[in-house]
Amino acid sequence: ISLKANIGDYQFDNVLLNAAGIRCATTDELDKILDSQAGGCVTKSATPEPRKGNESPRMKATALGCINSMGLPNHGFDYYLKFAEANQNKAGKQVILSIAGLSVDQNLEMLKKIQASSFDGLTELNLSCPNIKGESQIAYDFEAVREILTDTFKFFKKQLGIKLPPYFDMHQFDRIAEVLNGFPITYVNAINSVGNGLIVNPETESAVIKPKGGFGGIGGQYIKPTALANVRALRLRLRPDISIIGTGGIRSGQDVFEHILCGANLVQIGTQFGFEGTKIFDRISRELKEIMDKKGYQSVADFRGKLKTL
Ligand code: RRO
Repeated sequence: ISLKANIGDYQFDNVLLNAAGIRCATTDELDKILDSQAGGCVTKSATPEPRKGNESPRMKATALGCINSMGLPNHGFDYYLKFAEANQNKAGKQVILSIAGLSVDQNLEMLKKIQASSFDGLTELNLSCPNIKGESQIAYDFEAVREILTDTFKFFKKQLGIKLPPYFDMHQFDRIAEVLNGFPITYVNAINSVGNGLIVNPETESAVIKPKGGFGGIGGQYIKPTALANVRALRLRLRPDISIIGTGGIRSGQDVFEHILCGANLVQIGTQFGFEGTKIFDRISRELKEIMDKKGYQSVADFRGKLKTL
């Protein structure tokens, strides 16, 4: 049984990756992911300059997942580009370079540096960070997405993926797909955390994280149905050559199986990778292979996108 997958010409030995943001901010953490069963690694979303991020406490685990308002703490774009250049071209393991500028100009500045660099892997443009004070999630503004991609593809000739926020209305799925189908993007990643949730501690009668009065991105079990809906809705609407990475609510082989049924080419694990570390990639690979074995599937392509409806 094979868990191999690909996005365009990029081969991955395993469908499982980390999700940007979790245990992937330092080269030490990234090396650990590359040394694991994972099919590659995604770097913490970078800004042009290093950032400390929001005030602590800024992440809190709950029984069903977590809430975060990290505020893009990262070592700066050059640090991650250097790592990506040094670790590309490992057979079957891809490095995905995630960027999240605080403005259109910051994103274009980083994309120009990637274009001029020796990095020839996948870049993931994060248009969905929910935690920057005073900023909105770009990908909820469909015309803003069109404008940034228009500017990008005037000079960007490498392979680009877009990290999307969750959408909740059928017209949102129609609109974002119509915009994305107009550009030579390689993949979309659905979904980022569900933005601006609020977790309350009834004992202390308090919010559980400090930034933004306690509002933050929700991950974990809370968000799996929303993630599956986004993967499925986008698969039904995007050009067939645009791949999909499914992210959200994965903590077992069954969860991965469901994402792939909905149309995911690869999947990423955030919250639960934070809880378990790199050994999660062994466990979930084993669980997924057991399910495939029982059902007689040899490869993920045997069931990808084949969700039945009633
Ligand atoms: O750093 C963060 O606060 C953060 C980012 Br950039 C993101 O894309 N998603 C998220 O949940 N947190």
